[in-house]
Amino acid sequence: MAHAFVLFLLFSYIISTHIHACKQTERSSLLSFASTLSSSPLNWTSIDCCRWKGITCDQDGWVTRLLLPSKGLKGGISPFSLANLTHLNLSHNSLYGSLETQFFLSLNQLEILDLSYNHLSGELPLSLPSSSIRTVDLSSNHFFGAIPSSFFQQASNLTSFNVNNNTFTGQLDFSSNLFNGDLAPGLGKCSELQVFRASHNNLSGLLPEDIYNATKLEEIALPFNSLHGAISDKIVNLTNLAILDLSFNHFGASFLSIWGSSPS
Ligand SMILES: *[C@@H]1O[C@H](CO)[C@@H](O)[C@H](O)[C@H]1NC(C)=O
Ligand SMILES: *[C@@H]1O[C@H](CO)[C@@H](O)[C@H](O)[C@H]1NC(C)=O
Ligand SMILES: *[C@@H]1O[C@H](CO)[C@@H](O)[C@H](O)[C@H]1NC(C)=O
Ligand SMILES: *[C@@H]1O[C@H](CO)[C@@H](O)[C@H](O)[C@H]1NC(C)=O
Ligand SMILES: *[C@@H]1O[C@H](CO)[C@@H](O)[C@H](O)[C@H]1NC(C)=O
Ligand SMILES: *[C@@H]1O[C@H](CO)[C@@H](O)[C@H](O)[C@H]1NC(C)=O
Ligand SMILES: *[C@@H]1O[C@H](CO)[C@@H](O)[C@H](O)[C@H]1NC(C)=O
Ligand SMILES: CC(=O)N[C@H]1CO[C@H](CO)[C@@H](O)[C@@H]1O
Repeated sequence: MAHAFVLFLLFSYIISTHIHACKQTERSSLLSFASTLSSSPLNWTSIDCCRWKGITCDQDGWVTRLLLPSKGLKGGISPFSLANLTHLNLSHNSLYGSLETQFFLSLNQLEILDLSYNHLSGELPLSLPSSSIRTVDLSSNHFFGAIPSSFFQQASNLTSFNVNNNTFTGQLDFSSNLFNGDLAPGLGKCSELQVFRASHNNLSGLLPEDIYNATKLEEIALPFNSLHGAISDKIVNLTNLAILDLSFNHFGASFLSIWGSSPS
């Protein structure tokens, strides 16, 4: 009986020390992320990285969340490898640098990505990190260039995409696909997309045709750009659309008449 009790204690000890103990590879990935910060209030020193500020692990010690919004992080952002990460929130810090394609390559379980309110720049990588991605907020940074149509290639579960207040330029054109040359699998692939915001950029050209295929859209907000042309009648198929904000663009009378005669 006493032996059984001692064994029980021993097992509980082994289980409790293992249940949250972080994988050493995860610990090194986190340390490599922290090492590129020039100023960091993080006190990431103890052995078990699952107990570090901002970190959540699953029961096997894989890091699933890295949540460090408004933590005064300063410095460059570089690719790190956390294969089980589902939530990444580094919003409202002072991170700079560009999102290289490698940044995303090893985050293929990612569901929520919030890098808003930083100083990130450069062009967007060719595609979103994972087919599980649901929410992307890259607003209020210094990203520029075009949003590649291939960006949405895997994004069949994307519900919210916010790139307000950057400097994206050029055509809002999702028609040329960089991966396979097919026509138009940009936004049209995003069958779950509910919110699409890209105000205060430098988008010009027409609305992409395949936006009308994202029939779950509830909000399209693209004010303060240089879009022009007309809205297609296909917009009647966006039956969930409650907010369509295209103000402060270059839409002419043709647009206004369609808007004006819209039944809803
Ligand atoms: C940093 O963490 C260690 C171990 O968790 C702790 O002993 C120490 O007090 C912490 N230092 C600061 C400045 O919070
Ligand atoms: C990121 O964290 C901030 C601060 O807690 C929060 O307001 C924001 O909603 C989070 N982003 C996402 C996408 O959950
Ligand atoms: C998309 O979402 C559905 C419902 O939440 C889920 O069952 C499916 O696994 C998700 N697809 C991917 C690729 O994550
Ligand atoms: C736009 O982004 C810049 C840079 O991140 C930020 O300082 C500014 O507050 C943002 N403006 C708005 C209206 O969010
Ligand atoms: C906006 O786009 C126009 C051409 O489409 C370009 O001439 C101008 O430099 C761009 N502005 C910024 C701030 O990138
Ligand atoms: C939109 O969907 C229709 C039918 O569902 C399809 O035939 C068409 O190719 C799609 N268009 C785009 C631009 O994805
Ligand atoms: C709306 O969608 C239906 C069903 O996919 C299609 O038959 C119809 O042509 C679409 N209407 C417009 C204006 O695109
Ligand atoms: C639950 C889960 O997805 N676990 C995965 C975490 O990452 C490792 C390394 O890639 C995988 O082997 C696990 O299956």
